Amino acid sequence: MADIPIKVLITKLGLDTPDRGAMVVAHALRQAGMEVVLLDTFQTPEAIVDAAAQEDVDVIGVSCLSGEHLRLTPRLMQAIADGGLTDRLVIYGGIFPREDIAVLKEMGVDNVFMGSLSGEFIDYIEQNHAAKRSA
Ligand code: B12
Repeated sequence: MADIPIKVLITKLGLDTPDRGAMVVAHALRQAGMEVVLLDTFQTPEAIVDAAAQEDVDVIGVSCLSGEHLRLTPRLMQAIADGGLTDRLVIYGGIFPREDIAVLKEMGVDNVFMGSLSGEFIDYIEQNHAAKRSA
């Protein structure tokens, strides 16, 4: 039987327009053999969780460039908990102050990848998605 690919949801959160990074990341993940669900811009936390549940993704990846990440992330993490998806890896990327990385992790984000084209996030997903789902 063929291996089932890792499934990743890539999304923007709230009124966050710049979406090129999300597209680049989605392309890189597909090139690495993962299945990617790429949502349109302007998603609410609840819509993101609905899509993640319906698509049964292993990873929720959020691309943040609007500066609204600290305000909206608690709502997203609450929606993830309410939707019973706390066993999914949550990763963030985008452009925001480096000191926000620790704050996001305290809010429950598993890892944050900023401004580079390296495949660091691909390795991280490959190495961590299964452990989180079976935790
Ligand atoms: C193009 C651009 C726009 C375009 C976007 C067009 C589009 N459809 O994408 C437009 C004109 C719409 C725009 C609007 C705005 N922009 Co603008 N924009 C840029 C600009 C010049 C380039 C962004 C870009 O496309 N980069 C190329 C992509 C490939 O890179 P990236 O997004 O960083 O993604 C990479 C990584 O961050 C990471 N990554 C990104 N997402 C994810 C997700 C995951 C899961 C992972 C693992 C990794 C990851 O991997 C990607 C590949 O390496 C940047 C400045 C800059 N040089 O970065 C400013 C910038 C992003 N914009 C900025 C701002 C302030 C705005 C506005 C708020 C301006 C305004 N006042 O209206 C609005 C946004 C309004 C809103 N509500 O969102 C600021 C953001 C500051 C911040 N967040 O702290 C920046 C950084 C400019 C600046 N130096 O001040 N913008």
